[in-house]
Amino acid sequence: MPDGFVQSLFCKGGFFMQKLIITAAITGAATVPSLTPYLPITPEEIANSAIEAAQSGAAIVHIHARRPDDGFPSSDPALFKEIVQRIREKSNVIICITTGGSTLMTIEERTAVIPILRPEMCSFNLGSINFALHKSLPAIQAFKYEWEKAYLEKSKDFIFKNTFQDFEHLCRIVKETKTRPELEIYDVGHLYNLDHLVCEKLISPPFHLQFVMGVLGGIRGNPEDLTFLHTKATVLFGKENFTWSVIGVGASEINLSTMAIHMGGHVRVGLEDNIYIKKGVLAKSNAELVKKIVDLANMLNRDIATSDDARSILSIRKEL
Ligand code: KMH
Ligand code: ZN
Repeated sequence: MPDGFVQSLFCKGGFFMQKLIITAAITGAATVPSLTPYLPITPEEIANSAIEAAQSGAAIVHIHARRPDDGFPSSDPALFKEIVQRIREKSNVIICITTGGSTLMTIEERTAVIPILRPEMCSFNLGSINFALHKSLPAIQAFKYEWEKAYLEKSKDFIFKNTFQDFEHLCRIVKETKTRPELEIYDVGHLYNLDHLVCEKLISPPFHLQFVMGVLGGIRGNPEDLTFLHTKATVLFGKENFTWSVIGVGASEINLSTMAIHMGGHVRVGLEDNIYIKKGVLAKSNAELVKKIVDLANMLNRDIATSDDARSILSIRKEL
């Protein structure tokens, strides 16, 4: 084998690669319970699934809450509190709480839990987009709960609202609570929104960007779209000023993850974003999806970050 080949395989062409941070998005709000029997619903199920994902290699768990009796997305801080307490009893994993909530919540409802629980991380959605879920409808033969059909149908006429006023609200919260924002970028304009917030001195680097690809209404999950977002972020902010991760919503999850592992980015997988472990086969758990990423990372010679590694890579403050 020629020397150069070994060099590029093991040294990644001579540049240093951070350990890979895997985030597991445990339940979300876009996946409805009828799509998969493996979706965690109650606080106990969500917490157990998060703990299992962490044991399998996830450094971060991204958390939404659902009404325990019918799985409807909830912003009730008491549910989040129970989930967080249950996770904390057994795991040191970084907890990233959603502020995206669900399509039907106001920004106040979506963010109420952050000053109460002061998590290490929270999501921060950087732009308004169409967020259509109706393409899931044909996959469902029988609905488990009454709300699900209308929830998916109505998303056709729904705008996921994240205005500049909302950004200011969230900037205040993350500043006050010192919560590390995970900046959700669904399209290229969202990078320019972030740039505007930097110019207004509302937020400052280093940033942790999450490229959310494959939502119907946002950028697609094509390889050139990922390299484009990454290049654009590098031009705008400078490569030393941000870390990044990718979410491939739906079928692109594993393919985009593989690209990110190779490119030096980080990865989010989980039943919030994708319910299949491979074509036509449902993932039985979040842990199963995380393990697939660990296997891929091993094949590509990328080490996996522990939660403490991730705390240091992402400059997360100590838990309060
Ligand atoms: N559901 C994902 C496509 C959030 O929770 O703030 C994006 C997300 C947003 O996870
Ligand atoms: Zn989410």
